[in-house]
Amino acid sequence: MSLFKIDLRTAMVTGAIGTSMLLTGCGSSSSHDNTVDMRTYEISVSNVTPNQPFSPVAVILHTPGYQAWVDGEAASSALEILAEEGDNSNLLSNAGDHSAYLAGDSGAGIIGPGSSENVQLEADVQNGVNLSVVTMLVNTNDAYTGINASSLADLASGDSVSFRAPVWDAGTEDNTEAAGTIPGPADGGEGFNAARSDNSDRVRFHSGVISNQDGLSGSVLTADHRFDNPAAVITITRLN
Ligand SMILES: [Ca+2]
Ligand SMILES: [Ca+2]
Repeated sequence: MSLFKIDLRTAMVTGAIGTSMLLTGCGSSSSHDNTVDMRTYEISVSNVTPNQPFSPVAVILHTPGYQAWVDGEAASSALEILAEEGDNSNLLSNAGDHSAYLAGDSGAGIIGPGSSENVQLEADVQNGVNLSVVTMLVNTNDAYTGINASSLADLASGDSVSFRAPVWDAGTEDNTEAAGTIPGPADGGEGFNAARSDNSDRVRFHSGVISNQDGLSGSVLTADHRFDNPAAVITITRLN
């Protein structure tokens, strides 16, 4: 993905003068008039959990038509892999192949509790612009947080908007919290397993981890691995 990002930014530099001229003149035009409307967004992802490092974030700009997940429906295989072992490459690759895709990137690495990371993306938003962000809480079986197809179309240049992201259960692995099943530092166990051991097999809000201090025998987690919502605060600033 990094090579792709460099290519995009090179294109932006060469097109910068034309972009600002077009932006000046497009205030009353429709969003489907084939007028190039390049915008740059800075997406800041802050981890506000006590002890749940985030896997490298997947950050995707897209038009309406793509969703990283659907509440109550089965997770895609790409989301299953991200939610179970923190690998965002399949999700980003699949998004990149989608007709609604505008731009995307991976975060540089793990975002620890109390830390944040900024990712910048540039895209032509003439047909609309939504943002999806996905990252795993790595000391869980298959919990993730993020936002799903949130519209940025009305965000004015220089303005920011923040989302408080809850925790989702991918519904692809039982929340046993058992030794050998959690890939994060609390366990060092298995990441992705193609089996769907959660019989519901549907995405839903996460009911929380229990931990061995709250009575789940066999859990490798302790009370500090518990979380409240939100798990992440995601702030988007439109830079131009
Ligand atoms: Ca689960
Ligand atoms: Ca699985």
